[in-house]
Amino acid sequence: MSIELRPPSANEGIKERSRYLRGTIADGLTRVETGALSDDDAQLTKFHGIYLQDDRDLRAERGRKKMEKAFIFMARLRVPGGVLTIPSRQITFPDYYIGKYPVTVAQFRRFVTDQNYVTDAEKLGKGSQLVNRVWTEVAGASWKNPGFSQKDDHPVVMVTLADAEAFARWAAKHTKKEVILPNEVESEYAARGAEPQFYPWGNTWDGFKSNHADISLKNTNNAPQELKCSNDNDMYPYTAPVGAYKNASWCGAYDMSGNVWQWCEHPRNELRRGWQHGGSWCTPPESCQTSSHRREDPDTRSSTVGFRVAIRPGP
Ligand SMILES: [Ca+2]
Repeated sequence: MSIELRPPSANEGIKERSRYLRGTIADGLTRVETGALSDDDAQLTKFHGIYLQDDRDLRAERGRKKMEKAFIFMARLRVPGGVLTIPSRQITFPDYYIGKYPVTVAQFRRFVTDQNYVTDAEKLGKGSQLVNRVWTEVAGASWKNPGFSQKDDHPVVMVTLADAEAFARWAAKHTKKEVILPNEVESEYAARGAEPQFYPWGNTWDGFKSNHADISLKNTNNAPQELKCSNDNDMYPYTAPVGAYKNASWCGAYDMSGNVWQWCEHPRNELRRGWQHGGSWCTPPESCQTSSHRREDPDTRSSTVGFRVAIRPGP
């Protein structure tokens, strides 16, 4: 029997020359005018779970000015497969990737602009906001107008499950990866790993590691009457920038507890129910646990609900 030896691929050469995947990435990052990397370094970043892409929001303007493209990075995290034990059953699954952060306002805007996408809240002309301590359907509410100010690095909110799925399909097309919403098991596993851990950082509650219902929300005089706010004060009554809290889970995912409830993949057999994970700026600590899920109408448009994406490697 003869064995055919094939020459190594171009990527193998890049890896071999890269000094353990360092390449010249550090030097490339100092090019502040564009943030671009050499082709070899851009390839190396993929082994680190990062993608380089030019900023579509700036592309046209920089093109007119004959400037180089401005590059940005999109991060993802590898979650090693394993076994999740939840009461009464064990679930085994292979490696997958999950977004380091919930999808931000800036990322969602890029999708909306590229696709001329109109969200469900915009089509209906209303969404759910807190008004005088009561959840109210407000005319004109949308991801652009959630009822409080948001910066580009805040998690997008007021999106339905279908809006989140549309974003994932768009990201899949652009990355040629199977971008999806994580299901409720993948969300919980990324938050706590195989151990039955209450919070992404451990078993002891820490009010400064999760953007939950705290005194900053209470001080707005707009917290729901029945909500018991904690005495922590993080100065963010509503959403906070993603990654603002030192709350990385075992696999490096941030905001798996608090900030915004996150849509999970739509269960195939339940058309009128969707899962959300993790708690939000308007939930008490006990609802910001790694096992916190709630079932909601997929058409819900709320200023407490956003999403993150995941990638399942192909067969
Ligand atoms: Ca807060």
